[in-house]
Amino acid sequence: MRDKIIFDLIEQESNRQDNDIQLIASENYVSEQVMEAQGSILTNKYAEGYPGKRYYGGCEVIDEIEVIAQERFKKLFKTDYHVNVQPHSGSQANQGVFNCILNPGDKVLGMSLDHGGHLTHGHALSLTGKLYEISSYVTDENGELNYDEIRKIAIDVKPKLIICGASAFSLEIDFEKFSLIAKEVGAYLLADIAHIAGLVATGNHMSPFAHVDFVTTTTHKTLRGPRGGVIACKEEHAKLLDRSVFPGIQGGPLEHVIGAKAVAFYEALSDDFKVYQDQVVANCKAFCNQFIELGYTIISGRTENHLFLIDVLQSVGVTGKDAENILGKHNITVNKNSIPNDTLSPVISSGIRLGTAAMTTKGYNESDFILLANKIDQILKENK
Ligand code: DSN
Repeated sequence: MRDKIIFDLIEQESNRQDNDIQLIASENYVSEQVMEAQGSILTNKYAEGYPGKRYYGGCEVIDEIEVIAQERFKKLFKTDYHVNVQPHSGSQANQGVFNCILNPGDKVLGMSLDHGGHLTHGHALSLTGKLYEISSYVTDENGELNYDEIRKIAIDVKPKLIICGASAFSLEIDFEKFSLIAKEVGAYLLADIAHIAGLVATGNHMSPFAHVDFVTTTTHKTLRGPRGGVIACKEEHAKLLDRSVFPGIQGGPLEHVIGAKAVAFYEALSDDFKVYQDQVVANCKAFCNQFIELGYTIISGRTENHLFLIDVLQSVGVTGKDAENILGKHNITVNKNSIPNDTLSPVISSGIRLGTAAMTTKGYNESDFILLANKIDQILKENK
């Protein structure tokens, strides 16, 4: 018997995704073949363990798929790092790294959430914030990363782990500078490239590989794959890292998702993917510059990747929450976002975050984004 209730709701959501203008910087639209793999019979299989070392029989095909996913990831990022494709999400990828090298009470230095970092980089409400002694670095008065300041904090704190990478930061991150700081203070270095992974893969953003001990990513943002995570690490950490993910923090891997990750990496290795990422970045610049033309305050003043934040409170006198609601009523989906030194709570916030990955997949070019900026400006001003 078909579950009409859920399939009707999926149809509704499908219509929303088809008809709305989707600007959430962490979302994208996957291909039919990614969905086909994720919706496949691979979901039926238990495969605790790793290729060649499973705790269940019948894993021969699963092993091949998981190894292909690992190999394609290495090829995509031009790295010989060890790769674990089992993390169910970006948060679990980060947790896998923490569990590998940290003990409760160890010191971690990460980017503050309201300056663009992620909850798992040490926010008090995340398990990270509860288990470890967290210190944060912030962006400077221009919304930039001041590496001299970060170095001073690192020397002062002496963290065991430094995290670089962000969820809401529009400028390029210099992983080499972070690696010099980490070396100087004897810290491990983790680059969380969840947002920029697609750009890194195509050379549109500096790569962290060779500079850091660990790289974590999600596979569903600019990388345009299924919802999930991956960890890569220097070979010396491989054994402990694998043990940290399974049995440390996870049980059976989601092999249907791993199959879909492998398909997404295959797509990302194509020439078309480079064309796509170039367009994502070009679109983001055009979109951001149009808002600047219209007089809006952009956090960090510009974009060098696939996203940027607008201080809507200062620009048009509406909160992030209200801007999200107003635009939502006009079928434009965005998310409210805290901005550096926000005076409002995260559930209200003064900013919105805009990203171009999803609508670029839908075929938008620079002119479309310029028109869209004008439309958003008009909607916000008419409805505040
Ligand atoms: N929640 C994601 C985002 O929207 O950036 C990060 O995990």
